[in-house]
Amino acid sequence: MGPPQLQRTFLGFDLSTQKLKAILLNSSLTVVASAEVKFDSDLPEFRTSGGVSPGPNKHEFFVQPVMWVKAVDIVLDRLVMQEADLSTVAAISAAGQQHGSLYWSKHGISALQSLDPEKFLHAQIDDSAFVVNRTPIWMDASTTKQCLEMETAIGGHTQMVQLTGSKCYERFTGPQIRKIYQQRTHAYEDAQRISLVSSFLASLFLGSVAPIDFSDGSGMNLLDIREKAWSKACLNACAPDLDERLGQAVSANTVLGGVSEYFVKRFCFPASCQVVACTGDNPSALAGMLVDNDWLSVSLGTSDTLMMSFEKPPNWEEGHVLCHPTQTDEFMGLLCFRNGSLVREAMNNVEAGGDWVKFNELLESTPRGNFGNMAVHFNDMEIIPKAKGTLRWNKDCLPNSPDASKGVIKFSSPQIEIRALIEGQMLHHRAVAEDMGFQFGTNTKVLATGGASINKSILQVIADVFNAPVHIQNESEAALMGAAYRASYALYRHELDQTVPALSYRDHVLSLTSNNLQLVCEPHKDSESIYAPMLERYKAMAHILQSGIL
Ligand code: XUL
Repeated sequence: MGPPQLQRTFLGFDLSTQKLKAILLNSSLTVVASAEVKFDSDLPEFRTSGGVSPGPNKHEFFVQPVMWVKAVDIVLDRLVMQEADLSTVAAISAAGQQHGSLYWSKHGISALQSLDPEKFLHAQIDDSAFVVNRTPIWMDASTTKQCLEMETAIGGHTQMVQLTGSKCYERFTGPQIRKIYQQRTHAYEDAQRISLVSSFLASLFLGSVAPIDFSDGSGMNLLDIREKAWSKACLNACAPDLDERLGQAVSANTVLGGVSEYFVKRFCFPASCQVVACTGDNPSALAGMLVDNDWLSVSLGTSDTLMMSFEKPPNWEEGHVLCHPTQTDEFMGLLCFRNGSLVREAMNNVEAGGDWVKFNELLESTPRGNFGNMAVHFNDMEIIPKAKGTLRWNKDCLPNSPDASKGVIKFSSPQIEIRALIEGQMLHHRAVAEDMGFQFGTNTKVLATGGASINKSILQVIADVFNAPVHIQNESEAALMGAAYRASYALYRHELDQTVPALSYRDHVLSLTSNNLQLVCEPHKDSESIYAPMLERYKAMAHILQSGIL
């Protein structure tokens, strides 16, 4: 027998680049305990920087998987030290950084199945559990050759987009697996199974290799996102006998089975505790936000990221379409932009001496539309559109005027520079989202997350440029919360009498807890009349920068 309904808890993990974090939620989905392990400082023996190590060759980045195993040992001990009662855990799930791949040895799989509760996990799932003990992670960009080979083999990049939701990207798992197959053929042949970071965590808890879920599987260039099955053409283009190494993919709502006896004996988990399929950190963040299809989530971080849901998969030439983590028939879009916070910080340093209060005062001292002054700052090569450079236009610059590609050298004041940057960034984000098929309308709402989402002056520009109210959420760990919420939802579905219609994921979670959304900024009435024409001017400016690099 498991714990009584009211005392049941749900355990979620997020294995991100820099740390492993765990959270325990009670039956009304509020936090009762949490713990974390930071890789650089808590596990210095692995000598990581920011949780990763550079590889021997250019653009290579890796992690020793044993570091993650050790982090699981420690994070559970830390939860217990906080007096978290793990005998109440009814279900577990996790989010993992996307794209990384782990290659299980025969020995590793049998170690997983016969864990001794007297010993640490890392003493049993050690280097010998993997045939490749340097897991390539999402920061690795060393597979340009393999990307080209895979796309060519299946008939070009449009075909790849249509099948898998993304063209081939260096960090995606398919090209990474192909590189291992080509450069370490014996290791590939010895690999019994291949896990993603998310399904690897599920495997530890399950005590056997866990299936990959459709959403995280969409970050591999191997899954047919419409059929929700591995694409034979992509598998063949990647490496031989790959389907048996990947196993069958499953929905992220799947209950995979009971927790391994190891955790029952060592940490007092109930034998009835269920392991739910784990997924990627971005899909899990979307699940954690508890918003519907009218919402656009804008994460303002090192890079700016947009996330949205779609009923039908759009065919994006750039960006990523993934199977939706909670609405099984739907899809999610993910757009990453390189020129985010770093560009804002550089501008702050130059124009406001690095003082954000001053930066905001200057931003607010200029009117919406900035007297017709606009700027596009792609300090680094932007991902969408592929363009680099800076272009400033004043009100007299027109797309066809002879000086359009030169623009003006500098604006007359710091406040104009600052507003031109922030408006330019948000016009860029809106233009790309619209081009990709996100329909801005009267119901559109924005959820701002990430570091710069505490900056109300920037959020007001987003509200005006997007002509939509902007909200924030008290909870900053959306991927982690998403993992625990999904554990609760999958168990609810699993236990439901099949004759009763199931609540949707969102309705289930919101029947227990709130999504803590807080309205922070509303668009001004004149926003659309100001920014609609500016959007067209922005497109012309971006086009000029784009043609400059062709
Ligand atoms: C998404 C991506 C990163 C990782 C890191 O495509 O590469 O966001 O998931 O967490």
